Amino acid sequence: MKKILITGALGQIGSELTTKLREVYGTENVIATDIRQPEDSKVVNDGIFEILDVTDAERMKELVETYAIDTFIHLAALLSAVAEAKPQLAWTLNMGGLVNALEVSREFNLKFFTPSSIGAFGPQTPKNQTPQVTIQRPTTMYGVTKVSGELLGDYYYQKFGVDTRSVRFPGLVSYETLPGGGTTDYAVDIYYEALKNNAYTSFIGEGTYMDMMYMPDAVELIIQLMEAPSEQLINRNAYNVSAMSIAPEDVAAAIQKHQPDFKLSYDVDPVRQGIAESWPNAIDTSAAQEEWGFSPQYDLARMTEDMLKQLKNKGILSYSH
Ligand code: AKB
Repeated sequence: MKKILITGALGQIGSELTTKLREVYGTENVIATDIRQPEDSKVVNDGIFEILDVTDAERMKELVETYAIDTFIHLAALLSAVAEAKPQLAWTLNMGGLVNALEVSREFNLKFFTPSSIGAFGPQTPKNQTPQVTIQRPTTMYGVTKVSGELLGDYYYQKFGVDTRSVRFPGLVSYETLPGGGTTDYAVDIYYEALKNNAYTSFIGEGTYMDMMYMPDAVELIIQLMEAPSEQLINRNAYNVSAMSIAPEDVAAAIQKHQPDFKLSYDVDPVRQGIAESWPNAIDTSAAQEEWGFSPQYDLARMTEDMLKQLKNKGILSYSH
């Protein structure tokens, strides 16, 4: 990776990945793009930033040529709950953007990364130790776009020789930028509310297990996967990755180690609960471990300690104990 273009750079993953890539590969070698340009953003102000609507193939190509890009990291997409509310838009944006990104990668021979998700699985998928290769019949538009994206990754690799790489991300927990409309977002919200109110009302029900990961592990693994020798990678569609399988009460118990009076209650959102129940409880990550050394560093206890510390540093605090 020498000259990297990122789409969706202002999103939950993009904002932290951009900072890390600038540190590792040099500020002048990372071109951050997004559809909007807020004035008060580090991503916009601390390096190269360009406006890009990923459905605009011409503009995408122009940026790739102008900056002599060799690596394309395509993050711009709608998350599961928003996609379920706007399925037609989700198809247009998630698939239109992806096809444009793959086409420009084919034309300019770019190394390519885009995330898939645990949302690429469905109710017929085995729930526990979900295998790398298994039934994928998602019942959400988000999942439909993710499975289609995985198939396109395989296709562009086999047919055109594009060096496609991907992972099935679980819910990502981070303190820098909020996620925008996912099913796993409760696992971020709960930390903000713990600090503000010492209480949280979860829209996901008790006993609902989903895979999760702390953002530093997610950013690290993208770099690790992109730097892995091409010949080691068998699963070009997407690798299962996860750091923990947790339900809301597990996060609450981890927070109670720091705030013993923290209270968790439930007001379940049927749409997001339905999506969560269609996803696995815990996926098997052995292919990622074996093929490119995936090894997350944060479990629930370590993530909780760091989240509370980092949010306090950001000034998210009114609850005192
Ligand atoms: C979502 O909940 O939509 C995402 C995901 C698991 O892909 N966080």
